[in-house]
Amino acid sequence: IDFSYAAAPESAAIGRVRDRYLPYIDGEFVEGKGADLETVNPGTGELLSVVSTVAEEDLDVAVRAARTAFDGPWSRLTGAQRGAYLFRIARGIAERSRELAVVECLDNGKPIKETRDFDVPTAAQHFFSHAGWADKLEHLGLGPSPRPLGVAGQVIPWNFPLLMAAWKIAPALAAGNTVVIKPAETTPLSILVLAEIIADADLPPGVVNIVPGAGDVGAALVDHPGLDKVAFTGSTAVGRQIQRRLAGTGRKFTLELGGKGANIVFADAAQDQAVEGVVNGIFFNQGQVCCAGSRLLVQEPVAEEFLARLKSRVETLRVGDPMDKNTDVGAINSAAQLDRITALLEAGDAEGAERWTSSCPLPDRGWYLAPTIFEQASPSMRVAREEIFGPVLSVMTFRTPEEALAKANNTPYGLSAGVWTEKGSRAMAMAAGLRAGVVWDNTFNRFDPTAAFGGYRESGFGREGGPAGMRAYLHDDDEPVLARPAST
Ligand code: TXE
Repeated sequence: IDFSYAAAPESAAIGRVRDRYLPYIDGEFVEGKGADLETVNPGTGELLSVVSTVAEEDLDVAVRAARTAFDGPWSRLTGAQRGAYLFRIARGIAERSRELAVVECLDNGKPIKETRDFDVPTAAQHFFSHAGWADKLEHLGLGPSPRPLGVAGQVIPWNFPLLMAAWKIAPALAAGNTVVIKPAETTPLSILVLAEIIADADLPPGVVNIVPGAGDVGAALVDHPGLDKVAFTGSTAVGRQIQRRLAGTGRKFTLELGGKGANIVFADAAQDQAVEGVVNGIFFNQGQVCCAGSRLLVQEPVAEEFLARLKSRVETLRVGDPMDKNTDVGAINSAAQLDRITALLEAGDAEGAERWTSSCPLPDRGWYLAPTIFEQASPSMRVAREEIFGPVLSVMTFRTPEEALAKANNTPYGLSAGVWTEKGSRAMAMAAGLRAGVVWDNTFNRFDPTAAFGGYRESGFGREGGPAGMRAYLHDDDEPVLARPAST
């Protein structure tokens, strides 16, 4: 099946953002009892739409609906029947991919090129791939018929709104769970279009409930006693709070938090290819990527030449209107995020890092930042240690593979890393020594629904994608043992 944008029907509704969006609870679009939320187009700073949000009483209704669906119709289906629903959702995303690409671009600020060629088709592929798991759970090594956990409460961030929804919803449903999911407050629209696709796929009411709201709604959802599982993607600070709050509840949870990935370029690497990988690693999605390659470690003999090539490549990146098909770097998602990035840029200056900024012109409205490189970052600087979550690269050099490993691992995070070398044995040795959940070899930001994604240490725990991601939504014990009278 071709999920690419080019394959979407020409006649499909081209993104028209509606004036108002509603929560999706128990199979209906309903007014929430929370205050309305305004969502803004980061590309212009203008109001985009208004979303009705939920209050705690709506959460009760949503969790109850998810429980009723879990105990009732959803649990009576065979795996193959559940898989058929997921296939339908994948097809629905493909059919509405033009509309979704536009909505995501306007609500998030990422370039249309990316929503069109990455976010939307990858979300469809995720449902497609997980549809295939639904009738093959016995191959996960959890016993002959693994059991779903029940009702999953899921909280997602704003950097990949539709894709994070797919990462959370697809494995949960394939494993036989039902979900209540909260989008981020700045990017609720694409998941509410997904709600329409789910409704059109005729899923039984209550299997998927979408509850827009801010952090307080996320906290109330995570605390809800009706949940069997919590899955969170977001900041390390909130992840820590959630971990504390769930301690002792006996509830399963997975956390996918921040990162400070190292992109390690050896002297023997194909230099032009490595430049492209480093650019993709930090400027894709304006660097608002948990697994971004935000630290460049380059081997000393080639460092000067590599940096020169890198800078001239970065000069060619077009920053601007996310809806322009030629835009490479779009808008930062919110004013608050731009402020956080700017504060860290100032910290870099204060600590004596040498700041280089691309000379591209920026639009005079909306939230933009020119691609930035800190050329002489030392490992103790905040720009080398903290997640900036913006188009900002910190550069360090190394002499030996051992030094590269020590510098790359010198972080409390452990989500991603990239290794650029023509020598296979060196790539394997580095992968073994890097304390990161994902290591890319001569590539970066490659995502596949069949591969596990997740972190070590302060990047969280648990995996999403592939068999490991499926196991996170199933009981990990074997079948219950039936007590029988001993045979005589
Ligand atoms: O994250 P939050 P923010 C990092 C990145 C960024 C920083 C702050 O460094 O600069 O975090 O971003 C919901 N209980 N990442 O403030 O607050 C919130 O409504 C339950 C990395 O936007 O963690 C949203 O839906 N939920 C990250 C989601 O959590 C709560 C992606 C994420 O928001 C909550 C995002 C609470 N107490 C930010 N408070 C990644 N790993 O990719 C907020 N939320």
